[in-house]
Amino acid sequence: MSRPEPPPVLPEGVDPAWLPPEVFRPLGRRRTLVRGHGPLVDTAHGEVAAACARFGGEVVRDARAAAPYDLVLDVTDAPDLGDEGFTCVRRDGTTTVTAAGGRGLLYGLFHVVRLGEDAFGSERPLETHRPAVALRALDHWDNVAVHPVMGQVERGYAGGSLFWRDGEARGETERVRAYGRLLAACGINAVTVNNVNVHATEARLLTDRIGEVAALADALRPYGIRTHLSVTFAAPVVLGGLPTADPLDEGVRRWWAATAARVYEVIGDFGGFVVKADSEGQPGPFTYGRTHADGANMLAAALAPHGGTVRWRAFVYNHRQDWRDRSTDRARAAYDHFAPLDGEFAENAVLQVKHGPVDFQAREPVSPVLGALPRTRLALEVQATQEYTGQQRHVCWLGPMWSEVLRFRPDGEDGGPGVGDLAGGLVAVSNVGDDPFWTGHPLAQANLYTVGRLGWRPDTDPHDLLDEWIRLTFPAGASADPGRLREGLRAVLHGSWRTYEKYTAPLGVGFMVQPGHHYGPSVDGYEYSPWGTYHFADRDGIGVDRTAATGTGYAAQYAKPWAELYESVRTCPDELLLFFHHVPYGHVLHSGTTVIQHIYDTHFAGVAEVEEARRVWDSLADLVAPARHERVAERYEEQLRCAREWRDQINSYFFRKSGVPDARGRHIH
Ligand code: GCV
Repeated sequence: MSRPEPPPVLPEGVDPAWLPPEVFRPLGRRRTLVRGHGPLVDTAHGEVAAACARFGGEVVRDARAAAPYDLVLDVTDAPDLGDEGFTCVRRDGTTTVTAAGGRGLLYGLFHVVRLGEDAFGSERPLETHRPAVALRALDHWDNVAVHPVMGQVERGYAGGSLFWRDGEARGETERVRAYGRLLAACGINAVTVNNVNVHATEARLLTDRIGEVAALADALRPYGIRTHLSVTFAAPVVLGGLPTADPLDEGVRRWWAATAARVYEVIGDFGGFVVKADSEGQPGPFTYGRTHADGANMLAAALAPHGGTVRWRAFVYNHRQDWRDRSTDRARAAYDHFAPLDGEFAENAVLQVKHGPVDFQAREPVSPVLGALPRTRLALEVQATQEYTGQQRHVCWLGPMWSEVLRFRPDGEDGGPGVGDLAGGLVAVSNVGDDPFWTGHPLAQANLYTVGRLGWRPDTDPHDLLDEWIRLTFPAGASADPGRLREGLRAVLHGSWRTYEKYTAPLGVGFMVQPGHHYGPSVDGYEYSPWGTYHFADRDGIGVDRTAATGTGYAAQYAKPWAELYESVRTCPDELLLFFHHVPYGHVLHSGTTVIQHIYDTHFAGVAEVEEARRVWDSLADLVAPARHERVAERYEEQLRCAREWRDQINSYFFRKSGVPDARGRHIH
């Protein structure tokens, strides 16, 4: 029986983010016909019905008559649209969204919501929308039990987990449904519900606690979200009681096959496994002298009969390096491990690659792994949770960074496809928790929204997506001066990533953060540590020589045009100079200034930009709801304090090392 599935009721005090009721007004004032069957069509129907109940329109299901409707949402036989695509056209007073199935219809409905009144104005030519990237996932690094060091959510800056608390499932179905709804509205279609570091309690989600995962899958399914699970490679030993987890052992393979089959008995549309293996202490195939293709393929074989996928992370490196050892370069590790395995991975195995070669720094080159495995399915992993970009206490909108990565062409600027075409998956580490604003910092919602929408169109100008987020989150009708509000929001968000970059670690050198929690400056915090993240500053210069000629050889992992560009200090882009080269402080950048003067200038400028952003935010007090305004204002105080600390520590450190005074005579401590 077809009937509307009512949208979730948002728990008291929880922010509606980019789906405040007002954005449904244009839809809710009209006559709509919904045609088609299935649970996701019921969801779309429920959305329209709720909007009509609020704003006075009417919705009809499956009527035959074609007119007079303002909107027709129609599931029809349109195989070329795929499962998620849709068309939208406005002709003769009717807007028609056509899809081949419920998922596409739901995405089409949210497209109409984004268009607002424009969906119902003058005629609109037929537009076809299909997501460029098939898998658009959020990985939650949520622990079920509170971890003694990492807490409930590893690298989480938005409170506790939406899914788990103190070792138990929270069971807050409406909130999880509301989350799924927000994700569907920005185009995300998969969620991993637990941390890639799989501790003992979390491991059991795969077996005796799978029912708790099934409950989450039930809550997310009505919005087209498939549920994924991080699993430990050692599961056959720690859960199955087998003596080995060797991927080529028949008993181990049988155990995984049976375990996967049981998962599918309870979650028929289960997405698949995510695996962090042989990385930062997690178990993996190296223990058994096997390759990562052996490991991934064993899990792929277990999932294949059920249509599941294994996402295997390429984040494999030696985290117990001796800092004296100049021959080991962490940046090289993923390529060295995985490039030789190209062509060996199963059809349903996806290699999940961090966007840069090290670890989500504010500036890194694009990982060479993304261009090195043409016969392997790839997913790009970015970090929406702001571990290294201000931990959701700083405004740092990452759309431009992710867009640069997605547009990067591994074969060279003039040839070959971009990362956005090569990667079949875009995975963001989630920045969401149980905070009433979902993301801790209310403006960090823009990151979540942007990453979902980039998965649909990786070549979109991210600023257009930001405008979309602003229009939805702050609907014009709800503000006394929408123009001033929009300009203010743009002003504080547009350049915020570059501002962050300016007051933190310079010229791509990265990792000058405090060890452990990674917040705030500590120039030498990781300099003599085993983690492989060094800057090698001395009295004469700074940076890591990663050239093929005299350094670690990392630059040669790229295709020729990039390898040549990065290899030469003359052509290497300024913003990556210290990632690829060790240079004297007096080295003159393409910008015409010296490295040391650039450090001073950007650190002063970065703080000035935060001061200005805080001033702009203050000026919006009359246009933003008080709770939201206050939360952001508080965080600006902290951002400014922290930015000043960065400026003063970095500038003092390099002044003391180099002895070179600031050419503009500003005060350095
Ligand atoms: C989940 C970084 C983070 C870790 C994280 C790891 C990863 O090292 O600091 O918290 O672990 O990346 O991506 O696996």
